Amino acid sequence: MTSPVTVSTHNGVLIVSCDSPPVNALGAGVRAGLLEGLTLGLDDPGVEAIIFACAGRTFFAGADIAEFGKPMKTPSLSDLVVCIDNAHKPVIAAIHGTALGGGCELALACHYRVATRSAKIGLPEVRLGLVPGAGGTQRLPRLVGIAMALEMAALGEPMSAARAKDIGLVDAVTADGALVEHALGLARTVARQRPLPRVSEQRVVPDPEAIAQFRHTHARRIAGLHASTMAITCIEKAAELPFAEGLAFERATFMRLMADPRSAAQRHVFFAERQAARIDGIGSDIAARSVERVGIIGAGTMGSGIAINFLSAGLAVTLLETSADALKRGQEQIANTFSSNVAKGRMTARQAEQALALLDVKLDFDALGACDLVIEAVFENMNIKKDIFARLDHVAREGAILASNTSYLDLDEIAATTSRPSDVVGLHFFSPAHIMKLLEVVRGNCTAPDVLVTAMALARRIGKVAVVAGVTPGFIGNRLLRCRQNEAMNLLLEGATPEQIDCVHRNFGMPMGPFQMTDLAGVDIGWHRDPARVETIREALCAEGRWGQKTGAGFYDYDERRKPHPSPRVAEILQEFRKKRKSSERAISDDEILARTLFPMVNEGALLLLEGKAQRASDIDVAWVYGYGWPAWRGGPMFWAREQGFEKIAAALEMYGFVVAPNLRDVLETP
Ligand code: 3H9
Repeated sequence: MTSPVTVSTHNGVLIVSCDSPPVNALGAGVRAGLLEGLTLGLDDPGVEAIIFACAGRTFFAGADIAEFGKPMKTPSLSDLVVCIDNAHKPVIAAIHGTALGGGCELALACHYRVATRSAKIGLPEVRLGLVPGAGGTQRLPRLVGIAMALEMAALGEPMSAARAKDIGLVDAVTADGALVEHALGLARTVARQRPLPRVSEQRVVPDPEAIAQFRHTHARRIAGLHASTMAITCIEKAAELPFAEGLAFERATFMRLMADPRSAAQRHVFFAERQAARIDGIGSDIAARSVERVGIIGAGTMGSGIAINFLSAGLAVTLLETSADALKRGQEQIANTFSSNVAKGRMTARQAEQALALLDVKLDFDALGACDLVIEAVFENMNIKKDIFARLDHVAREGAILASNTSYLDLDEIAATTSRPSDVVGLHFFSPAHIMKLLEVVRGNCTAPDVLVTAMALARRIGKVAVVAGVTPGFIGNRLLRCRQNEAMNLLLEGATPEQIDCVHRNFGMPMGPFQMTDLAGVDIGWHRDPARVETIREALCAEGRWGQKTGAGFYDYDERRKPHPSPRVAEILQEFRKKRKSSERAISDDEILARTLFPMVNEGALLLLEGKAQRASDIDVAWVYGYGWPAWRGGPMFWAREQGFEKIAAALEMYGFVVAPNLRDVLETP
């Protein structure tokens, strides 16, 4: 087999170049090739300096994640990195694209680092439930200080080359096309300079205050994220221990986390997310349609949120409303979000200005004729949606994609009101639409392959994680949600409280429980609006104006700071219902709550697969991780269910009166 690594000599400088698509991951073959190249350069008296560079779209994007959990092949990345550090000739990293994880660690072991202006550098291992394992937590604080090292290694966010230059992580930033030339120039300048600047030999300046401050500032974000906590500890050790001992501590932590099921779950999510982008039955020969102007019908919270996504990604938006007031409110919401992003340092004032300049607001439906994609984001009512699509059919240009943001309704029925159902697709954004990562792309019976391909490509362009769903009430995410919510309600009738159920879900790792979520979304969603008709607990709450956070009361009472408190009135309502239903109140265990609310979701997931409404079990995981806050370290409902095992789940489902999906065993046990 030919090596992905090649070498070439340029006037006494050896370039060791890797070409291992797609992202130059540091798999066994690459590591062996790099070590061989390095050794060749060190042994050749004609070579004065060595450059590590990569072909293709990026510098090394990290260790090869697909190798994790399998027996490690030599040379290990840690060994390779130590050899680079110890080299007696200058070694330079020439970085373009993304130097992530092991790629960043390899660069840190080099004596010099040059990066292109568009490069990004980072240690994202915590997102895989790991800490850096090739010296990242020990070299980084030596090079850039503890505060910056914490930001990079414990939060896992990559930084731009410009920032990396500012903090001393890279020595020089070059134009994108001039990287190798610049690295060669640097190599010649430093060829004879000694001693070599080895990061490992630098002293860490202890900074316990920075560590305490970091823990305090990011307490919420890192709560429950074991890997982030461990990354902080590793950085603490960098200040306390000699380099070699710190390295050994980091390595032992890395190996321990690698064997931890939480990391296995996060690695599953990583690959599941990428797998979700593939559409069954559609080959790579199908080209996407061109989309540069997006029309959005409805400037409410959803429509405005959707608009922010496209504007931020540099697409022109025509925002349509029926009244000038509603249009003005939407426009203000968009402008306020951009201002707040600028204030929080998420974008520059110039970027916000450029994004806003792409917004066009209209009251005239005909304006949608200029759009390549139109997304309807109005009230969830079939008749209104059908009316809009019938009108759109007359106005939209030929080949334009017509999308509905419906979260429950039958997309095929909506599409049937047009003369071009093959151009219709569902684009289900989650609220708040400019923040939530999930986009359900709903494939109607007639949706054309290139429309789907376009929708998936657009999702990527606006930074969403897309999952393809078939037409079924609630698609993937909300169909599972409904199972959970129904059972949570039943548990209330049997004696559980909203506080208890929510607490069990939070302890499981969800950001909020079922009733907190209902209060946030609005208890009145889908309510018939007749206070005299009270058959369910939800209707009883709605009849009393307990519509959730927005009215200061729902399943909880809210104080002026929107802090929830157990509600005596809700307790009374529950008692009344229990009496009416003659259901005897009993103590319900936390285990029963979990089993009854989560196992039916898993069962529903299996049914979705059976009906062909979800392409694969891992898509369901992606939907729940990115749309509903299922903790990534539990891998998503279907991954988690495999760990629980079919027998346990099936027995519990039967015990609680559910019909076990006929394919559940297959779904949970087939590798
Ligand atoms: C690490 O380094 C540990 C060390 O500290 C210690 C070791 C001892 N490995 O995302 P894309 C695949 S942990 C294997 O669609 P993009 C990916 O699955 C690692 N495969 O592209 C996909 O395959 P497919 C730390 C990888 O342009 C294809 O490449 N590093 C890896 O949107 C394209 O990926 C990270 O966590 C990998 N490391 O984004 C970085 N990376 O086409 C993880 C990608 O078959 N990677 N693949 O579906 C990323 O963040 C993004 O992939 C990247 C490119 C930003 C690089």
